[in-house]
Amino acid sequence: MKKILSLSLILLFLVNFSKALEGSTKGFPKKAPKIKGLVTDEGKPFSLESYKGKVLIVTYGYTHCPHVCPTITAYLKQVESKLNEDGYKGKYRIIFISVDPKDDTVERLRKYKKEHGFNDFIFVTGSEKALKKVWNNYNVYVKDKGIMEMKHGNMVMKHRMIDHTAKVTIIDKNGNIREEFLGMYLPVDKIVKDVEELIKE
Ligand SMILES: [Cu+2]
Repeated sequence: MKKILSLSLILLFLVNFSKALEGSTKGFPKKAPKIKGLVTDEGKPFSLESYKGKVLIVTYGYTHCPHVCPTITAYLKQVESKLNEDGYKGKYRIIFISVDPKDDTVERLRKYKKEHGFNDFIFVTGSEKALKKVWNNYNVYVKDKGIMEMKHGNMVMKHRMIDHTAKVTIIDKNGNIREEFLGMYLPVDKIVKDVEELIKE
């Protein structure tokens, strides 16, 4: 009898655990480091505090990125559609922090956002100094490799290449980082599930 009881306790424990967040939670929850000196694509100062009460889906990239960032933002657009379908519009925000202080000016971000229909995303940029601090605080590796030539079939095209960490950081309504999704191929359904759970907390 005792054995059965302890076995069912273990099972209960496992079931509870499977309800946990789907991303990488190592080192979290952790207070999200302050973000200072950055501006939004509307040219307004950006602060995490102004989004208190909303769940934040944060990614890092640059608008000239040929492959990685377009993949990530395409997935995040799916996340956006599903969250909105489920009735959570306004309860979360998707934030794109630039890794390219050289080219990602406010004007460039605004144009990119409009051209690609990322209407509800918030693009954020700033000086190299201010951005570097954010990359460091959020463990985002950034290395500007300048212009590189890439073959596309018979054509050689020039791309501005910046190596950078591909990931999404999820911040809860109280400003704590809860988890991260690493890599560019994002699990849309898992992110949606977790964000909805965090909205309901
Ligand atoms: Cu990129």
